[in-house]
Amino acid sequence: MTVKPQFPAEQSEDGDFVRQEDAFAGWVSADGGTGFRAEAGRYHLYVSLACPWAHRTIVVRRLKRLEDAIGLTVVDPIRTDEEGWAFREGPGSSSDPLNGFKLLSEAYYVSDPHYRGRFTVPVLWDKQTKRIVSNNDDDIMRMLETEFDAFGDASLDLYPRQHRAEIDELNAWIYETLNNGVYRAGFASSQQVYESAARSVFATLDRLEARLRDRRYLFGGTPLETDWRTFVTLVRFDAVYYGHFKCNLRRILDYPNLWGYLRDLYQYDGIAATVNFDHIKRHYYYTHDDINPTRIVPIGPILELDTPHGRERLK
Ligand SMILES: N[C@@H](CCC(=O)N[C@@H](CS)C(=O)NCC(=O)O)C(=O)O
Repeated sequence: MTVKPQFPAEQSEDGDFVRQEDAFAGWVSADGGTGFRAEAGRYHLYVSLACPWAHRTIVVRRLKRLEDAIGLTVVDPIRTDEEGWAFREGPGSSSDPLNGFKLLSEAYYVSDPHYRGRFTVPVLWDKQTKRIVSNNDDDIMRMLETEFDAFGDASLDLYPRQHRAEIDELNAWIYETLNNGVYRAGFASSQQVYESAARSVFATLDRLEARLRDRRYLFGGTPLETDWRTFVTLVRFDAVYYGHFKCNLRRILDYPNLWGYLRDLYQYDGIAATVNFDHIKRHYYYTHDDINPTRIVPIGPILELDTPHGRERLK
């Protein structure tokens, strides 16, 4: 029997999900040398609250206090294969006040009439040149972390020089095996590819569980970029990846250190307000027809993310 994969153009011959490259790679810089100068009020983020990659940029915008400098519009959590993400009034989402776009694809076509990829969030939009600067979450995170200090909290350094090499190293394997690993498990169209991806997810969770035994965050006493990149996957794990993507050896709830760490990050400085389980669950369970054709959204799990985590004792 042949099964239709989620994204046919992004499947390898053996049934692995090979994610498309990001097409827009502009860079906003503090001095404007890249052609896009960092300014307050010039840039706008189009995001989904369901999407982990978009969530990373929302977290950095919040932590760096860039909410007044960079606007944000949230798409409807239901995405269709035909139209992609859409702007609609709804709980937690809205129409597009900036350009009046109905669909996110319009932002892509205005920027590049020949665009041929999927229309992904996050998108960093430049109001001045009226085009997409970047649709790469790693780059958008970094730009918000490092180039907008004149307009936000310059004292917060999420990518400190002394940790850069190790941050890059952790980011790479955490992305491969966990952040994207859950997608590779969920979108696999062969048993063998699924098993190998799902096992790598748990090998990484085990490794992080050990690392977080004596350390409050991945690099010590303060959360850095890597912690937030990891957080967006952990917070979705029990609600969607465990069931919908079949990553079900264990829940985050079953790992004492990871469960405390997840709650610690969730309770950090305005972060809880960036997490929307309604959008997360409706998006995943509605959107991937081949994985969940009934579109029934499960009632659980009960996740008590507000409970005391006891990790203050760690350095
Ligand atoms: N590599 C992208 C990944 C973004 C991405 O894949 N976003 C998903 C949502 S989680 C999306 O927008 N998918 C649209 C589609 O599949 O049509 C990034 O760096 O931001």
